[in-house]
Amino acid sequence: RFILPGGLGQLGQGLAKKLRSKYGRENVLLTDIRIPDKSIVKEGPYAYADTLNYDAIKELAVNHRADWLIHFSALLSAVGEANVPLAVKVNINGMHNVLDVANELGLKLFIPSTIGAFGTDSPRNPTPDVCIQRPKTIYGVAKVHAERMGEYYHHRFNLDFRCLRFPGIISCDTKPGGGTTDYAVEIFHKALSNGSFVCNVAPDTRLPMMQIDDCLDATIKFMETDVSKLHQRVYNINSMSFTPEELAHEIRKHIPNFEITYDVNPMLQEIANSWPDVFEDDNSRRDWEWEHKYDLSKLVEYMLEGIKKQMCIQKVA
Ligand code: VAH
Repeated sequence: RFILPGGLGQLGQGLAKKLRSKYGRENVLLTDIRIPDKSIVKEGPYAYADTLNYDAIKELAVNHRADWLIHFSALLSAVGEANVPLAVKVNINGMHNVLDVANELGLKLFIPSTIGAFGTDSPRNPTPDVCIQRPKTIYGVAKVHAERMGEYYHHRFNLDFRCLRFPGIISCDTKPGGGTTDYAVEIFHKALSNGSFVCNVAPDTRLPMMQIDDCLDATIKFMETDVSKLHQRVYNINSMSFTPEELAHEIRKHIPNFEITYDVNPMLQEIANSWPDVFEDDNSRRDWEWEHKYDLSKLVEYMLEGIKKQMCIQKVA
């Protein structure tokens, strides 16, 4: 039985769907602090839960008889830089609450980390699992803290803590929540709606990216992996890296007249310039047989087809 704090975000909704089809609708509880769409509530149980309230998380975990806590609550990179005090509360204090509830109740705990957990001092091409991590965003600093705290609780209290570092995640049916990689989702909507896109990062900005099903299927596979196979608790996973120019070139194979122009956002560019160019995930592929299915061309097909379907539904609705 699973509880997903911060589950209304880009990843939580998708993971809930997959977990519900595999483990049963009633065994997956989505929680967040926002009012969910009717469509969300139709799909399965939802409850209000603020990760800043330790007792509320603990009460929910007991009442739901949870086995797993999957902690998605976090302000992403760009949103966090615009509100550091709130990011410290949510991304650090909130994470501590979830970590302590999991430890006290003997639950398993998954916390996602990110390419944003690295900085300009880290090797950038490729970036391995273990190397210098001195990120320059509160989002990245909080994720490094979550990684180290989870590893410590595993070492000291034998907490079954697991963490995957995700690239920028690209999905057509859930919106990203204010990150540096969000351009790589918006570009598809704009390509289909008006044939052009103004990109807020520079044309040669290379970043690791991943299609959402690869991300979510990896998460479930990793959570189901027998602990004897895990030689570490924090792993990179990777599928592709691309620049806005390369993405635009691939989109033009489907929309020949698609035009991209640039209006670089200095804050986003500074964040993107500090992140890995290419992610190395050999340990995931060795220890728990991770493998991706989507490369850049399959990603573009998936996104254009998925958004076209949504546009048709909206027209009919
Ligand atoms: C962000 N999409 O841009 C998130 C993610 C890899 C980046 O963590 O902040």
